[in-house]
Amino acid sequence: MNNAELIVAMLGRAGVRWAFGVPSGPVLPLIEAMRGSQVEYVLTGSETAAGYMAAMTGQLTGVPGVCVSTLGPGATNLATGVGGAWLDRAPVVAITCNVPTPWLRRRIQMRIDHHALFGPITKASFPLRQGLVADPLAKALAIALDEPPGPVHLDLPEDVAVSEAAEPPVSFQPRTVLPDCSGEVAAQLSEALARSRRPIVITGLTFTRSRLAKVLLRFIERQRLPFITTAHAKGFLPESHPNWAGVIGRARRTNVQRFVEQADLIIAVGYDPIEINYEEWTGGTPIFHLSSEAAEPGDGLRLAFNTPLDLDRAIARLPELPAAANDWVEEEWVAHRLAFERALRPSLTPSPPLPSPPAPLPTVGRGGQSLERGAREGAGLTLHGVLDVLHALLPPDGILTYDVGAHHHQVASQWRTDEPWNCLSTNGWSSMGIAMPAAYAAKLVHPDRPVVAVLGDGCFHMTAGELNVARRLRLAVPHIVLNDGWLSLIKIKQDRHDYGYSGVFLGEPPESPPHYFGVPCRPARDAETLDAAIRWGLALDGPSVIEAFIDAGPLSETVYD
Ligand SMILES: Cc1ncc(C[n+]2csc(CCOP(=O)(O)OP(=O)(O)O)c2C)c(N)n1
Ligand SMILES: [Mg+2]
Repeated sequence: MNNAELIVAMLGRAGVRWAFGVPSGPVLPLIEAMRGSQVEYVLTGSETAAGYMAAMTGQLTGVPGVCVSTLGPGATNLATGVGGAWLDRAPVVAITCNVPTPWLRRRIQMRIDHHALFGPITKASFPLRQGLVADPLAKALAIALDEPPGPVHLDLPEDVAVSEAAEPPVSFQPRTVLPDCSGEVAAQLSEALARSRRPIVITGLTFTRSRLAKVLLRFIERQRLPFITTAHAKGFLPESHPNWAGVIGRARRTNVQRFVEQADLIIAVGYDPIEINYEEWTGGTPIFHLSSEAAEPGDGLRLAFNTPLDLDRAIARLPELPAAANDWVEEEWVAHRLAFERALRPSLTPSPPLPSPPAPLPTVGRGGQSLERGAREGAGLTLHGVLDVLHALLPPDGILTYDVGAHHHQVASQWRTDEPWNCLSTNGWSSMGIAMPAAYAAKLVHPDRPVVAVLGDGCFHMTAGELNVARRLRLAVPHIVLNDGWLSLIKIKQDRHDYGYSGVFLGEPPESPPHYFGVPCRPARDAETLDAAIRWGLALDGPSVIEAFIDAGPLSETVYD
């Protein structure tokens, strides 16, 4: 057994099923070791997507996801994906395959210092050396899963990969032991609840790793508390629940913010400020921060409780707390939810007549409205309309992945789910290009469930090459591309700053082609054709692209409102 085979054997034992990446010479020993093993090497379009797929398989399975790259440019591409695992808290082992050990310090083609590259975006970065392979790998698997989970980097020189293994495979032990502060929490929270007139619960990214969602819900119901979530925590408590009051900091943020401002106590359960800083929405309201990590103190923040702890042990005690009276009125929650739903769906006002001919230049000032012509030709479809049509067609066990842009804000606020892990995106790393690899990872993990990716046209332009992965693996994922012709989120930011439009126009959306790289494509310009196209995509046994030509106008009422 050589060291590459040792690594693959240990990954297989840990439950790893895929390693994602793009090969070159130094990667070949690992790929060879994976042939016929239980770890399948999956070729991706770019190493960045490999990192995202590793992160998503890691989150969905609880087993570290694995991605593998070559040196230099392979490693720098991979770093963007690994950054996602770092800030979205996904367990990942990222392996860079390097030149032979004697060349490691030389100035040669493609070589850079991988440890310097990955150091700031991983929990640890270990070199693998002859006789020092099994131990660092076992550590890497354990560290990746430690709370909070994240990526660990390993550098594998080619001579080490092909050398006879000097160690037997080593099992890794999960190591996280966090303080049990449940008694302290129970006592202090009871007091805080007794004093509070309008306490509210918020759940966030750390809560996605709790196993006690139902227990938390019992506490919420007993105390009669409204709850809100971040984008990552969507569905971990049911969004159809009468106490649900919205998603913080996304589309129609002002509706949710006004609701939160009535609260005099924020019980933050598994809130990770990586998603949205407390400063942005809590004002001076006291925060009872229950999480595995302490929140960083900030100007004006009132952290009433901020001791890192074992979250599930703390949650386990919450339903026993004596029910405290409060001033919330359920009818007001209903009114708030109705107003929120309505505000998320502004009506389409007819486009003003556009000057002709359209300005040919992509860089225009505020007067360059003519550039919106292409996007507006599809007037009739809006993003919120697309999401309503899709929501009606996707069964409750269906998985939605969505990308980064104005559409992220709208999806996070408008999509309703009662199930965990079926509304997937990034809200820590917030990188464009996540929806496609996330969808492919979800489909690999859950081949029997429908998976749909929703992404902006800018994100599609950035990641379109990954479609070939879906085609090759026959991953039945409909991709709904939102053709508005703009980087709308940034365009809206330019509006808010009163800047001119520059660097945000993608060009007039062209007619949809019959296929992209062999993946069939259909346009949709109204609700009926969209409905038919989604049904078509969901019935196929391979991937599809549905280009929804949307009018982005209403987004300026819902995003950064
Ligand atoms: C890798 C990366 N580059 C740039 C950004 C900044 N950014 C955030 S959203 C966005 C525009 C996305 O455009 P599109 O996919 O068309 O979505 P839309 O905003 O139109 O809904 C940009 C450039 C980012 N988040 N990630
Ligand atoms: Mg766009």
